[in-house]
Amino acid sequence: MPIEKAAYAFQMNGMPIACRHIGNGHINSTFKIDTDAGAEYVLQKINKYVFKDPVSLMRNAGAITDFIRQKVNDPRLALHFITTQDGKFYHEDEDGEFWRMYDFVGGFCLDTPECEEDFYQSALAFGRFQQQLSDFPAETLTETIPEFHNTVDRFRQFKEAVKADPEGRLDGVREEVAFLLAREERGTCLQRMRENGELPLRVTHNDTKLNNVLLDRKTRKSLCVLDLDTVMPGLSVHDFGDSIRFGAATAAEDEKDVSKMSMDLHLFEVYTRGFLESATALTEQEIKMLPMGAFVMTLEVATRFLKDYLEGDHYFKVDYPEHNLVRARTQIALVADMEKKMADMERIVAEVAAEVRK
Ligand code: GN1
Ligand code: MG
Repeated sequence: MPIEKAAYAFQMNGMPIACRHIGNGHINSTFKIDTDAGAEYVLQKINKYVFKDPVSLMRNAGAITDFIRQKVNDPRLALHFITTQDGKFYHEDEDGEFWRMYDFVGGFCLDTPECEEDFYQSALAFGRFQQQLSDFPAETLTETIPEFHNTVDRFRQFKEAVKADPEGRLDGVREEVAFLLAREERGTCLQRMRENGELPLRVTHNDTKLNNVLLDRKTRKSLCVLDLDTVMPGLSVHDFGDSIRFGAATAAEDEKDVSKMSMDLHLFEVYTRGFLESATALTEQEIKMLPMGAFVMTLEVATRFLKDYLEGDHYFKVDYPEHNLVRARTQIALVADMEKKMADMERIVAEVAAEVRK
């Protein structure tokens, strides 16, 4: 079996006795491996369609985790990758698939916060992550997905998919397409601010969903962040925004009843507090643009889901044919709700910043 075979490539303590699928990621496949010596590991197959250069990706992830490990006193606060029998951070199998392994430290991840403290903990974790990497040599990182949050480029790709309509699905989604295209100007404003130097480039995580945070099983405090595949130079407001998009939403990303989808302003405030407490280096301009970060990230992922639907679902894992369309629709509903709440979000950010930065 390829999964167990891949596991044997790594220097585990003991022999694998159990293997099960875990996690809800849309991109990589994740398994938990138990050994007869009582050791527990996470084994992941890296999606080669999405990540064209898995070797550089693992070099990034290894360097980042080594860097963070030197700054923390508890080993569980940084991921620890297990090396292969020949000393590498990754294993390439006979089929050309890439695998990696790290210690399973007994934490857990959530798709929705069970209480507001969970969400606050995730804000602390992502803010801390950015802070810990503030003196990391960004130029040594490979851009694992070039132009990942370049919304100008995302809109260009979206329009190409609309034009090509390779699966003949456009007729069923014209309303959604029109909604997104009508917001291109606003949706690309942060990218322009990055280009003209109004927002600084930082080492950011770029995929800051709640389920990418590991929480301690006993204390429920955040331990570290997972999914380091997209750590690259980027914008702090995007990291903030993607967390809001996913974690302050009142419905799941693939909820079929879009009337259930809105943004919870209280959770927005909770996250803002945690993020500003731990990401202390943010500039005034970055703080001011945090609400826009939430709007832009939600709009961006809506274009990505709809593009993938139009192109026949090659990027995001889907469970049924309309899955990406359902996801795009929830994100559109969320964008519409955020538009109504923009002034409230701005007020909350200003109030929390004034308190935290006193
Ligand atoms: C993907 O891998 P996962 O499920 O944490 C995607 C993110 C999207 C997200 C939408 C590398 O994240 O960019 O925002 O799905 N990751 C990549 O849920 O494309
Ligand atoms: Mg993930």
